[in-house]
This record gives sequence, C-alpha cells and structure tokens, in this order.
Amino acid sequence: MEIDSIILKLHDVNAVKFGDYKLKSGMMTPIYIDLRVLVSYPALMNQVSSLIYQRVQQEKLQFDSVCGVPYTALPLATIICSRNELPMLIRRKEAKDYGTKRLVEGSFREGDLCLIIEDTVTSGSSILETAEVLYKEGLKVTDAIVLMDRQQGGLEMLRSQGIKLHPIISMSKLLQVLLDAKRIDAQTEQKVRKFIRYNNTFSPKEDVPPIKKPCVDTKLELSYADRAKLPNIHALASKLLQIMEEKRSNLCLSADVTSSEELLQLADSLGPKICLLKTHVDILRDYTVTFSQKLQALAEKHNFLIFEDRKFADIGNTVTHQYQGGLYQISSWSHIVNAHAVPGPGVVKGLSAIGKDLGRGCLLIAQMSSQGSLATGDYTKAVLKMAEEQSDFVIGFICGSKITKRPEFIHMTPGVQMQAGGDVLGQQYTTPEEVIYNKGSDVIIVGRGVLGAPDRLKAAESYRKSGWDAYLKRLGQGGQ
Ligand code: 5BU
Repeated sequence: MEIDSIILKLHDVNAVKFGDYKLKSGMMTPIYIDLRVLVSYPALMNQVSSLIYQRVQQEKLQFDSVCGVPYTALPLATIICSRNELPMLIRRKEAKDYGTKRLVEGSFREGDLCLIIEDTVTSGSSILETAEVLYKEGLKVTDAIVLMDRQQGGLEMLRSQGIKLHPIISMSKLLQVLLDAKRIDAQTEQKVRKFIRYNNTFSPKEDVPPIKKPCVDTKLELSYADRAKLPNIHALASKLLQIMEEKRSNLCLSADVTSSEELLQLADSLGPKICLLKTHVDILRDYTVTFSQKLQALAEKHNFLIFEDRKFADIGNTVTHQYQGGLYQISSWSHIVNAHAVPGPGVVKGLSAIGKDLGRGCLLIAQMSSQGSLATGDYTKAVLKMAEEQSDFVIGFICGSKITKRPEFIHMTPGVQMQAGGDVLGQQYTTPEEVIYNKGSDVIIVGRGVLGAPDRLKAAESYRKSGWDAYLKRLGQGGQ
C-alpha cells in the first residue's frame, strides 16, 4: 500500500524518530516527527505531494487557491500547485517592513476559498494561525489537509473553529506500520500510544471562543447610503454614493457627442436623471476652457459628477502631463478619470500625484465590454490588487461584473442597453437588470441607448428606473 511504503520511507530518512525529544511547547515526547528533512529527498517529496493531492481529489474539495503553512508545508504546496496548475497563496510569517506590507502574497478576491496544507498537526494551532491571517485578508477557510496527524486534539480544536481537518497518516497508522515492519518494538509502540492518549491538547470544556471570520457569505448587501458612510471610504466615492442615493440614480450618461453646445444641453436636460456624466473630451470639435467651466456649473446645479473617460495608459511621468496639461487640463474639471493597468502601478502613482490633492479619484479598467477584450482572468485579478494598493486614489473599476466584495470600491459597467446585443465594431450590450442585479455592478454607463433614442429625456428616465429597480431588487427591496 502506498501509505505504508511512504511511512517506511519517512522512517528511513529520519522524518520520524523515537527517543526523548522536547516539543516547541517544552513538553517531552517519545516520538518526534520532523518533515523538514523532506526537501533533501526529492523523490519522496514528490510522492508525499501526490498523496496529498490524491486526498484533495478524493474529498472533492472545492477551493480557489491553496496555501501551505510556512515553512515545511510550503514546498509541498508549491509542488502540488505547480503540477496541477492550481493558484497558490503564500503566507508571510512577518509582514515586510517596506513595500506593500502584505501578509499574504498572490492574487485573490475577497470571499475566495483557500485550502490549507500542513505537514504535521499536534494541537492545530499553526493551521489556525495561518487561517487567521487569511481571514484578515477576507479569505475563507473551511478545510485543511495534513500529512501527519499526531492525534493529540488538533482535529477537534480545528473543528471547533469551523475548519475540517483531513489527516492522511494518523499516529495509530504510523505506529502500526512501523510495528508490523519491525522498525519499532511493541514496548515503544505502547509507550507512544500512552503518551498520545494522555497528552491531548484540546479540551472542549475550555470553551475557546471562535475566532473572528469574515462574514462574506452572510453579509447583507449594503445600500449605497451605508457604503457612503464606511470608515475607510474615499471622500469622492462617498460623495458619488450619496448622490446615487439622493437622486435614486445609478445611471452614468456617456455623453458621446462632438459639439460642446450639444453636450452642455444634454447635461442640463438629463442632469436630474444621472449620478455621473462621462465625457470623451477629445471627440469634441470645439473644446474651450469656457465649455469646461460651464460643464462644472451644470454638475453643481444638477448634483452629478464628471468622469472623463480618458483611459490613461502610459508611464507615470507622461500621464501627469496628460492629466493636468495640454489643451484639456482634465484634472481641473473632471472629478473622475480612468486608467489601464497595463503600464503597472506607475500610471496610478502619476495620476495620483496630480489628482489626489485635488480630491479627484480614479477608476481602473478591470474588464472591457468589447468583444475579444484581453482584460480578463489574471489580468483582472492584478488590476484588483493594484487598486487595493492605491485605494487612496482608486475608487473603483470599469468592469462587466463585481470583482471584489470590498464595499468601498464602486463598480461601473459600460455596454448597457435595454436589449442585449452589440454593434458592428465589437461593442457588446447587457441589460441594466443583468448588470446591477445579476452581475452586482453599481453603475450603468449608457451612451447610444439614450443618445440614439427619439426622446433622450424619456430614455434616460427609463434607464434610471431600470437600474434603480434592479438595485432595489438586489437589496431585497424589489417592488418599492
Ligand atoms: P455606448 O454608446 O453605450 O456603447 O457607449 C459606451 C461608452 O462607454 C463609450 O463612450 C465607450 O468609449 C465607453 N466604454 C465602453 O463602451 N466599454 C468599455 O469597456 C470602456 C468604455 Br472602458
């Protein structure tokens, strides 16, 4: 049997030793399990990794990523993840005192389920410690796999904390195999069994209070108004959410017209229906500074924000000039701009250097509505990470659906019309209900759905109503 042969090999390489050893806790033990030596035996290391992964499959465990408890289980998790192409997370034991100060490295989303892998369990405290760090990052942990369970209460303790432990080799099994193979005598076997029996580390009577876990599953959907009041929210995001609540509108008008006069007229007539007005200032044939001043006055008058859809995508230094200088001086009039993450974090740093002190905010383009867009999968995850690292300037995302459960971030979705479909150049449309209710986004961005309608005001009102009704339905208040 594979397990038996692995037990014997572990004994061969001194990963299991008998004698008098002192445990971390100071307690003396007649058996010592030290899987740190495994790294010196690559073939055995591979076998152990396969055994662990077999168990993952047998149990049909569901997870988004895998985290090995540092340090011994880290190479095991790495082999398993690399061979089976599973996303892995690394838990730092100490936060770096420079850079991002992250305790968990790797890409993940809030609410993701993480499977923990451990080499040996005695009390279960190392697994719990790792789980606590993951919880703090918004991850969920429901299962942990361990190669060796010393059967000293770890399983019960973890169960009391909501983590199911899946042990592969129990102490009893280990002793039996070594006894049968005459690696140990009956006296040693009995001595160890007795030690294990009398040294159980978990007493349910102690009534350990369960540690704090993220309540992502049970968390009620927060209203825009509640989110506006969150302690860590960016002032501009808070303002936008307040406007949305006050005006009962999650509609952003994409004012894609080429005349300044027409744009101002749109802003004045549809202003009461919208929370945000999106511009492409470079498609105007007659831009003037006076136009931008008039637009700002209308934003004040009708209580909406302005979002220049400039899609910055250059190195930090260049975007600082593009943002504040040139013909348009975007930073002087646009509350919100957006950026591609392609250049790396420098693009946000550059924009932030200009916009942060002006109280401006930025959306990162996490996904696009156009057919064949490359902004998907790992790219989207990397965008999320970039936003989290610069949340003093990034207020949310352009995306097709909600990409994070962090309520401080606002999700905005373009490619919205009353009927799903598309245009001849690859734009793809989804309905307001789908975007807000099913995909969990916050703001619908509508251009031609309104601009191409015979009565633009009527069309804006029907998009506002659809978007708002879908939001109420999401809150569980449909029909109000
Ligand atoms: P439409 O007329 O509703 O298709 O206009 C959509 C607007 O949103 C238009 O200004 C686009 O430039 C903008 N847009 C988009 O459609 N898709 C995207 O992924 C991004 C922006 Br980012």
